Amino acid sequence: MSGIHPLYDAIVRGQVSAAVAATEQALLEKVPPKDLLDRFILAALEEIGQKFERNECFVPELLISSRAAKGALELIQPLLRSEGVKPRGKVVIGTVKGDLHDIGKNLVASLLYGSGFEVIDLGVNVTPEAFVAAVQSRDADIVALSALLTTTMPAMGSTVDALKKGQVREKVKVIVGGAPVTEVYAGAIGADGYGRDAHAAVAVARNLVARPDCCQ
Ligand code: B1M
Repeated sequence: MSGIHPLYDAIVRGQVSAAVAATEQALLEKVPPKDLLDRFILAALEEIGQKFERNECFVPELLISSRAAKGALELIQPLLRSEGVKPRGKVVIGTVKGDLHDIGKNLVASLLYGSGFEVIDLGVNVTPEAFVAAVQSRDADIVALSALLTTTMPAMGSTVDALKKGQVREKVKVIVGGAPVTEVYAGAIGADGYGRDAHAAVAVARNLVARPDCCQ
């Protein structure tokens, strides 16, 4: 395929219906969903992020591009789950308090679901107390925290502290990720795992709850 892919172009331009149409067309042409994700959706968001950094576009453009990306993601998310996968464990996931970015978190949630986890998505701007309550009420195995802002990263540490205070830290594994988060930071706040991207997050989650009787 030569030139700019229509899906990539639609996301950069923030055109939801064009993004949906381009995704439908690509799926009809049997383009693998993972290619759509990595080569067009994530690449387009990266470009719009770089434009934002160079002051070539502003928050409204970010917003409409992210809506176009979501439209495409909604179509491919169900295709990322392979048939007949046995449940591996239960994950409570959310973007931490003060942070409204959810595209990366949704991606992690989709791939975890696709890999056989039951996923309870608490959304964005989730308080430490809401994470604790969900772990208690849903009997989760893993808490997955996403943060995209340097200013909201500390809320990850507060959430780990709240899990301790709520006496549920021992029963759950905590994994963290998001653009500004590093492995060193994950260690410093006492998380059990760090995922550089959504694929890595799934690998980490699988290792943390590895069951000899389950899955491949
Ligand atoms: Co905002 N934003 N934003 N934004 N935004 C960033 C993050 C920024 C880097 C842009 C920039 O300056 N270059 C910058 C942060 C700077 C910083 O803190 N260092 C920024 C800023 C400053 C802001 C505002 C403060 C802007 C303002 O209002 N002045 C504001 C904050 C609002 C808030 O949250 N309180 C804001 C708002 C927004 C929008 C609402 C307009 C929109 C979000 C819409 C939405 O999510 N529904 C938005 C967007 C779209 C972006 C960029 C362009 C794209 C983010 C994205 O979705 N990337 C972003 C610039 C960029 O990243 N290039 C930017 C694609 C996504 C797939 O990647 O989320 O990184 P990401 O997820 C990755 C990994 O990080 C990882 O896996 C994913 C890939 O596989 N990952 C995990 C994520 N979570 C994980 C969890 C894990 C493991 C891996 O384990 C649990």
